[in-house]
Amino acid sequence: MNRAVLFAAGQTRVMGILNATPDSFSDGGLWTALEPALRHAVHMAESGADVIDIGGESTRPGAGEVPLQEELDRVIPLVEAVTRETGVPVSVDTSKPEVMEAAVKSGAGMINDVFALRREGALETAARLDVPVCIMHMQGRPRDMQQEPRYHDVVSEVLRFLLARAGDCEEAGIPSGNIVIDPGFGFGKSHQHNMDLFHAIPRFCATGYPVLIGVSRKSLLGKLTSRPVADRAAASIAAAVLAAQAGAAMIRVHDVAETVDALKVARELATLRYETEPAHNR
Ligand code: 8Y4
Repeated sequence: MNRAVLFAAGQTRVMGILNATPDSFSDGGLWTALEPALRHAVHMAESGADVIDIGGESTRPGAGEVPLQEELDRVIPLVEAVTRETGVPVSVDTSKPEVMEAAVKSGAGMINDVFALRREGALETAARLDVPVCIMHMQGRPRDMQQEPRYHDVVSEVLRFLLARAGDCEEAGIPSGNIVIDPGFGFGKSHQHNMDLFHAIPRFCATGYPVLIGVSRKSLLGKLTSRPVADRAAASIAAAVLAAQAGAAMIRVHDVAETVDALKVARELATLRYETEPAHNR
Protein backbone atom coordinates (compact mmCIF):
# COMPACT_ATOMS: atom_id res chain seq x y z
CA MET A 1 0.00 0.00 0.00
CA ASN A 2 1.14 3.53 -0.48
CA ARG A 3 0.13 7.08 0.15
CA ALA A 4 -1.45 7.42 -3.29
CA VAL A 5 -3.93 4.70 -2.41
CA LEU A 6 -4.58 5.72 1.17
CA PHE A 7 -4.55 9.49 1.24
CA ALA A 8 -5.10 10.72 -2.31
CA ALA A 9 -7.93 12.92 -3.54
CA GLY A 10 -8.48 14.69 -0.25
CA GLN A 11 -11.25 12.35 0.80
CA THR A 12 -11.44 11.34 4.42
CA ARG A 13 -10.78 7.60 4.70
CA VAL A 14 -12.46 5.23 7.15
CA MET A 15 -10.38 2.81 9.22
CA GLY A 16 -12.47 0.01 10.74
CA ILE A 17 -11.45 -1.38 14.14
CA LEU A 18 -10.94 -5.15 14.40
CA ASN A 19 -9.98 -6.56 17.78
CA ALA A 20 -8.05 -9.81 17.80
CA THR A 21 -9.59 -10.67 21.16
CA PRO A 22 -7.96 -13.12 23.57
CA ASP A 23 -11.11 -14.61 25.15
CA SER A 24 -12.04 -16.48 21.96
CA PHE A 25 -8.86 -18.57 22.20
CA SER A 26 -10.17 -20.96 24.83
CA ASP A 27 -11.04 -24.04 22.75
CA GLY A 28 -12.03 -25.19 19.27
CA GLY A 29 -8.71 -24.24 17.67
CA LEU A 30 -7.41 -21.37 15.60
CA TRP A 31 -10.17 -21.21 12.96
CA THR A 32 -13.01 -21.36 15.45
CA ALA A 33 -11.34 -18.47 17.24
CA LEU A 34 -10.72 -16.48 14.06
CA GLU A 35 -14.07 -16.90 12.36
CA PRO A 36 -16.11 -14.24 14.20
CA ALA A 37 -13.36 -11.65 13.70
CA LEU A 38 -13.00 -12.55 10.03
CA ARG A 39 -16.77 -12.28 9.52
CA HIS A 40 -16.68 -8.84 11.13
CA ALA A 41 -13.82 -7.81 8.81
CA VAL A 42 -15.79 -8.95 5.74
CA HIS A 43 -18.78 -6.93 6.97
CA MET A 44 -16.60 -3.83 7.39
CA ALA A 45 -15.12 -4.34 3.92
CA GLU A 46 -18.61 -4.62 2.40
CA SER A 47 -19.58 -1.47 4.32
CA GLY A 48 -16.85 0.53 2.62
CA ALA A 49 -13.89 0.46 5.02
CA ASP A 50 -10.74 1.85 3.38
CA VAL A 51 -8.45 0.17 5.93
CA ILE A 52 -8.96 -2.49 8.60
CA ASP A 53 -6.93 -1.96 11.78
CA ILE A 54 -6.04 -5.22 13.51
CA GLY A 55 -4.75 -5.14 17.07
CA GLY A 56 -4.03 -7.85 19.63
CA GLU A 57 -2.69 -5.76 22.49
CA SER A 58 -5.22 -4.06 24.74
CA THR A 59 -4.42 -0.38 25.08
CA ARG A 60 -7.30 0.27 27.48
CA PRO A 61 -6.44 2.38 30.52
CA GLY A 62 -4.95 0.07 33.17
CA ALA A 63 -4.13 -2.69 30.70
CA GLY A 64 -0.89 -4.63 31.02
CA GLU A 65 1.39 -5.78 28.22
CA VAL A 66 0.77 -8.86 26.08
CA PRO A 67 3.69 -11.27 25.60
CA LEU A 68 5.18 -11.29 22.07
CA GLN A 69 4.20 -14.84 21.10
CA GLU A 70 0.64 -14.31 22.28
CA GLU A 71 0.31 -11.12 20.24
CA LEU A 72 1.75 -12.86 17.17
CA ASP A 73 -0.66 -15.79 17.62
CA ARG A 74 -3.64 -13.43 17.85
CA VAL A 75 -2.74 -10.99 15.10
CA ILE A 76 -0.82 -12.72 12.30
CA PRO A 77 -3.42 -15.33 11.26
CA LEU A 78 -6.04 -12.57 11.15
CA VAL A 79 -3.86 -10.22 9.09
CA GLU A 80 -3.32 -13.03 6.62
CA ALA A 81 -6.99 -14.07 6.47
CA VAL A 82 -8.41 -10.53 6.28
CA THR A 83 -5.97 -9.56 3.53
CA ARG A 84 -6.81 -12.68 1.53
CA GLU A 85 -10.59 -12.61 2.08
CA THR A 86 -11.35 -8.88 1.75
CA GLY A 87 -8.57 -7.30 -0.32
CA VAL A 88 -8.93 -4.23 1.92
CA PRO A 89 -5.60 -2.82 3.12
CA VAL A 90 -4.79 -3.96 6.65
CA SER A 91 -3.15 -1.82 9.28
CA VAL A 92 -1.44 -3.55 12.20
CA ASP A 93 -1.98 -1.93 15.61
CA THR A 94 1.20 -2.82 17.51
CA SER A 95 4.25 -1.34 19.21
CA LYS A 96 6.44 -4.45 18.82
CA PRO A 97 8.90 -4.52 15.90
CA GLU A 98 8.58 -8.32 15.60
CA VAL A 99 4.81 -8.02 15.14
CA MET A 100 5.23 -5.19 12.60
CA GLU A 101 7.62 -7.32 10.59
CA ALA A 102 5.53 -10.50 10.66
CA ALA A 103 2.33 -8.56 9.88
CA VAL A 104 3.78 -6.79 6.84
CA LYS A 105 5.16 -10.14 5.60
CA SER A 106 1.60 -11.51 5.98
CA GLY A 107 0.07 -8.70 3.93
CA ALA A 108 -0.38 -5.69 6.23
CA GLY A 109 0.14 -2.41 4.37
CA MET A 110 0.30 0.03 7.28
CA ILE A 111 1.61 0.24 10.85
CA ASN A 112 -0.46 1.92 13.57
CA ASP A 113 1.67 2.43 16.67
CA VAL A 114 0.13 4.14 19.72
CA PHE A 115 3.69 4.28 21.13
CA ALA A 116 4.91 6.21 18.06
CA LEU A 117 7.78 3.80 17.23
CA ARG A 118 9.58 4.56 20.52
CA ARG A 119 10.08 0.93 21.46
CA GLU A 120 13.59 -0.43 20.87
CA GLY A 121 14.01 -1.37 17.20
CA ALA A 122 10.57 -0.16 16.07
CA LEU A 123 11.73 2.93 14.16
CA GLU A 124 14.36 1.02 12.18
CA THR A 125 11.97 -1.85 11.46
CA ALA A 126 9.20 0.45 10.25
CA ALA A 127 11.65 2.31 7.99
CA ARG A 128 12.86 -0.95 6.47
CA LEU A 129 9.31 -2.26 5.92
CA ASP A 130 8.53 0.84 3.82
CA VAL A 131 4.79 1.15 4.58
CA PRO A 132 2.79 4.13 5.90
CA VAL A 133 3.05 4.55 9.67
CA CYS A 134 0.67 6.28 12.07
CA ILE A 135 2.49 7.81 15.02
CA MET A 136 0.24 8.66 17.97
CA HIS A 137 0.79 10.85 21.01
CA MET A 138 0.42 9.26 24.46
CA GLN A 139 1.40 10.70 27.85
CA GLY A 140 2.56 7.91 30.17
CA ARG A 141 1.79 4.21 29.62
CA PRO A 142 -1.61 2.50 29.33
CA ARG A 143 -1.33 1.13 32.91
CA ASP A 144 -1.14 4.63 34.46
CA MET A 145 -1.83 7.20 31.72
CA GLN A 146 -5.27 8.28 33.00
CA GLN A 147 -4.16 8.79 36.63
CA GLU A 148 -3.22 12.47 36.43
CA PRO A 149 -2.68 13.79 32.92
CA ARG A 150 -0.93 17.18 33.04
CA TYR A 151 0.01 19.72 30.38
CA HIS A 152 0.82 23.43 30.32
CA ASP A 153 -0.71 23.73 26.86
CA VAL A 154 -1.97 20.40 25.60
CA VAL A 155 -2.27 21.37 21.92
CA SER A 156 1.24 22.86 21.67
CA GLU A 157 2.79 19.98 23.58
CA VAL A 158 1.11 17.26 21.52
CA LEU A 159 1.93 19.11 18.28
CA ARG A 160 5.56 19.53 19.34
CA PHE A 161 5.85 15.84 20.21
CA LEU A 162 4.34 14.70 16.90
CA LEU A 163 6.49 17.04 14.79
CA ALA A 164 9.65 15.94 16.64
CA ARG A 165 8.68 12.29 16.23
CA ALA A 166 7.86 12.78 12.53
CA GLY A 167 11.33 14.34 12.20
CA ASP A 168 12.88 11.26 13.86
CA CYS A 169 10.95 9.05 11.42
CA GLU A 170 12.22 11.00 8.42
CA GLU A 171 15.78 10.88 9.77
CA ALA A 172 15.43 7.09 10.06
CA GLY A 173 14.47 6.95 6.38
CA ILE A 174 10.66 6.97 6.46
CA PRO A 175 9.51 9.27 3.64
CA SER A 176 7.36 12.19 4.84
CA GLY A 177 4.60 10.92 2.56
CA ASN A 178 4.42 7.71 4.61
CA ILE A 179 3.88 9.47 7.96
CA VAL A 180 0.45 9.97 9.55
CA ILE A 181 0.07 11.83 12.86
CA ASP A 182 -2.56 11.31 15.58
CA PRO A 183 -3.18 13.40 18.76
CA GLY A 184 -4.16 10.21 20.64
CA PHE A 185 -7.57 10.92 22.18
CA GLY A 186 -7.90 9.34 25.63
CA PHE A 187 -4.22 8.43 25.91
CA GLY A 188 -3.12 10.41 28.97
CA LYS A 189 -5.72 13.16 28.53
CA SER A 190 -8.45 14.61 30.74
CA HIS A 191 -11.85 15.46 29.29
CA GLN A 192 -10.77 19.10 28.82
CA HIS A 193 -7.53 17.98 27.11
CA ASN A 194 -9.57 15.85 24.68
CA MET A 195 -11.92 18.78 24.03
CA ASP A 196 -9.02 21.17 23.36
CA LEU A 197 -7.36 18.69 21.00
CA PHE A 198 -10.53 18.05 19.04
CA HIS A 199 -11.08 21.79 18.54
CA ALA A 200 -7.46 22.04 17.35
CA ILE A 201 -7.71 19.42 14.57
CA PRO A 202 -7.11 22.13 11.90
CA ARG A 203 -3.78 22.98 13.57
CA PHE A 204 -2.67 19.35 13.29
CA CYS A 205 -3.76 19.29 9.63
CA ALA A 206 -1.80 22.50 8.96
CA THR A 207 1.44 20.56 9.61
CA GLY A 208 0.93 19.01 6.18
CA TYR A 209 0.99 15.45 7.54
CA PRO A 210 -2.21 13.44 7.10
CA VAL A 211 -4.07 13.36 10.44
CA LEU A 212 -5.79 10.28 11.88
CA ILE A 213 -8.53 10.80 14.48
CA GLY A 214 -9.72 8.07 16.86
CA VAL A 215 -12.60 9.07 19.11
CA SER A 216 -15.09 6.30 18.31
CA ARG A 217 -17.04 5.36 21.49
CA LYS A 218 -14.39 6.95 23.72
CA SER A 219 -14.97 8.67 27.08
CA LEU A 220 -14.87 12.11 25.44
CA LEU A 221 -18.21 11.18 23.85
CA GLY A 222 -19.43 9.37 26.97
CA LYS A 223 -18.94 12.58 28.93
CA LEU A 224 -20.75 14.69 26.34
CA THR A 225 -23.77 12.36 26.06
CA SER A 226 -23.84 10.59 29.45
CA ARG A 227 -24.12 7.29 27.58
CA PRO A 228 -22.36 3.94 28.14
CA VAL A 229 -19.89 2.63 25.52
CA ALA A 230 -22.52 0.52 23.74
CA ASP A 231 -24.77 3.55 23.12
CA ARG A 232 -22.21 5.95 21.69
CA ALA A 233 -22.62 5.23 17.95
CA ALA A 234 -24.54 8.41 17.10
CA ALA A 235 -22.08 10.54 19.06
CA SER A 236 -19.19 8.80 17.30
CA ILE A 237 -20.68 9.46 13.86
CA ALA A 238 -21.24 13.15 14.63
CA ALA A 239 -17.62 13.43 15.78
CA ALA A 240 -16.40 11.64 12.63
CA VAL A 241 -18.24 14.13 10.40
CA LEU A 242 -16.77 17.07 12.32
CA ALA A 243 -13.26 15.63 12.23
CA ALA A 244 -13.56 15.10 8.47
CA GLN A 245 -14.81 18.65 8.01
CA ALA A 246 -11.86 19.90 10.06
CA GLY A 247 -9.50 18.19 7.60
CA ALA A 248 -8.75 14.75 9.07
CA ALA A 249 -7.39 12.32 6.48
CA MET A 250 -8.57 9.21 8.29
CA ILE A 251 -11.05 8.34 11.04
CA ARG A 252 -10.70 5.17 13.14
CA VAL A 253 -14.18 3.81 13.89
CA HIS A 254 -16.22 0.88 15.16
CA ASP A 255 -19.34 1.66 13.08
CA VAL A 256 -18.03 1.55 9.53
CA ALA A 257 -21.28 1.41 7.49
CA GLU A 258 -22.88 4.30 9.39
CA THR A 259 -19.71 6.42 9.26
CA VAL A 260 -19.21 5.85 5.52
CA ASP A 261 -22.80 6.99 4.85
CA ALA A 262 -22.47 10.02 7.11
CA LEU A 263 -19.22 11.12 5.47
CA LYS A 264 -20.74 10.75 1.99
CA VAL A 265 -23.71 12.91 2.92
CA ALA A 266 -21.56 15.47 4.72
CA ARG A 267 -19.24 15.72 1.71
CA GLU A 268 -22.10 16.30 -0.75
CA LEU A 269 -24.25 18.56 1.39
CA ALA A 270 -21.64 20.70 3.12
CA THR A 271 -22.39 24.38 2.68
CA LEU A 272 -18.94 25.47 3.84
CA ARG A 273 -16.66 24.17 1.09
CA TYR A 274 -12.87 24.05 1.30
CA GLU A 275 -11.17 26.63 -0.95
CA THR A 276 -8.26 24.28 -1.51
CA GLU A 277 -7.22 20.67 -1.09
CA PRO A 278 -6.49 19.52 2.46
CA ALA A 279 -2.96 20.38 3.59
CA HIS A 280 -1.72 16.79 3.31
CA ASN A 281 -2.39 16.79 -0.46
CA ARG A 282 -0.87 20.16 -1.28
C1 8Y4 B 1 -14.62 2.19 23.64
C2 8Y4 B 1 -13.98 1.51 22.65
C3 8Y4 B 1 -13.91 3.07 24.42
C4 8Y4 B 1 -12.63 1.67 22.44
C5 8Y4 B 1 -12.56 3.24 24.22
C6 8Y4 B 1 -11.91 2.54 23.22
C7 8Y4 B 1 -6.46 4.79 18.94
C8 8Y4 B 1 -5.64 3.81 18.37
C9 8Y4 B 1 -6.77 2.94 20.00
C10 8Y4 B 1 -6.41 6.12 18.42
C11 8Y4 B 1 -4.78 5.30 16.85
C12 8Y4 B 1 -9.80 2.59 21.97
C13 8Y4 B 1 -5.19 1.39 18.79
C14 8Y4 B 1 -8.35 2.67 22.27
N1 8Y4 B 1 -7.17 4.22 19.96
N2 8Y4 B 1 -4.80 4.05 17.33
N3 8Y4 B 1 -5.85 2.65 19.04
N4 8Y4 B 1 -5.55 6.32 17.37
N5 8Y4 B 1 -3.98 5.60 15.82
N6 8Y4 B 1 -10.56 2.71 23.09
O1 8Y4 B 1 -7.07 7.04 18.88
O2 8Y4 B 1 -10.24 2.41 20.87
S1 8Y4 B 1 -7.31 1.74 21.14
